[in-house]
Amino acid sequence: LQVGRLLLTGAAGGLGKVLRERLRPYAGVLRLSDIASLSAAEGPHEEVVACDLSDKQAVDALVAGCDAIVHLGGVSVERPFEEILEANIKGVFHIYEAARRHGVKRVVFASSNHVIGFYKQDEHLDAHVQRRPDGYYGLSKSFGEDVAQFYFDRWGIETVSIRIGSSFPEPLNRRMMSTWLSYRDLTTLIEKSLFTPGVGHTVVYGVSANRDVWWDNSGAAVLGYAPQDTSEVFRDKVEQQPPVASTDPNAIYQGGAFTAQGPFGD
Ligand code: NAI
Ligand code: 15L
Repeated sequence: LQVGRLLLTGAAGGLGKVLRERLRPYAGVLRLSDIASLSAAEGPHEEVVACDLSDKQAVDALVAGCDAIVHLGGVSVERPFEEILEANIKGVFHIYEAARRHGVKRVVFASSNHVIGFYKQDEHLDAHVQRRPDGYYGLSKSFGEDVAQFYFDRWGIETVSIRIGSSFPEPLNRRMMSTWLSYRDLTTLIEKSLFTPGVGHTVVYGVSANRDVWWDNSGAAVLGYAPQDTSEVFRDKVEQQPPVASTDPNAIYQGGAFTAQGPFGD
């Protein structure tokens, strides 16, 4: 299975760099975009297009000619609202407007666990619970999920919104023992999200087969996603870190420290 021309936004970022390599087999042409420069020059079957997601016209030109979009671009941590507004809120709107105008029918949206970050770590959630965003960043991802739903209901553009847990080479702390998503499992989930027919707007959790997951991921199973990796293999290493105080947000909330950030000087 292959997409003719696949747009990857956020291509210079941590996950973008990984997916640039790993999504290669799934696209005739990979159009790579970011506001920042990419570390490697344009290769065969690649097109590099610099673009600021807050610029509507530039995003329109970016999306023209693409058959599907993996939307990773934007601010990926908690920041002042005005920064999140430009990159994430306007950005996701511009992506879907351009998808509508250019007839793109499938989007994979990098949502985040921070849309449900204010749930406690002893709560077990499915993908239909009320969202409880834990900051401006989580709010922007929550908005993105609503945009995805709207563009499906109104225009038939299908999306899988992946609420990514923590996707890094390995879990960096005790909280990430629950939220970790390996790069291999991330790639599989994106592949399933691109090619499974009839997804409408499906929300899934991006998490590996960790021992203590907080999320019922039956929606992802419907896509055929069966995670291969587990954070267990890193447990000894992570548990060498000092224990986290029971009053620390990292030990209380699913969103961890994001729940306690800001205000940003105003
Ligand atoms: P990252 O911060 O490394 O990459 C994001 C990229 O977006 C950067 O290269 C940045 O230059 C670009 N960007 C920022 N503002 C932009 C703008 N105005 N126009 C165009 N590009 C812009 O983040 P990472 O870790 O690679 O995450 C990728 C996506 O996945 C993000 O949307 C993030 O919110 C989401 N995500 C990642 C998680 C993780 O554990 N890595 C967890 C949950 C969600
Ligand atoms: C996210 O949404 C961030 O983009 C990432 O950098 C991590 O902080 C991750 O969530 C997490 O919750 O561990």
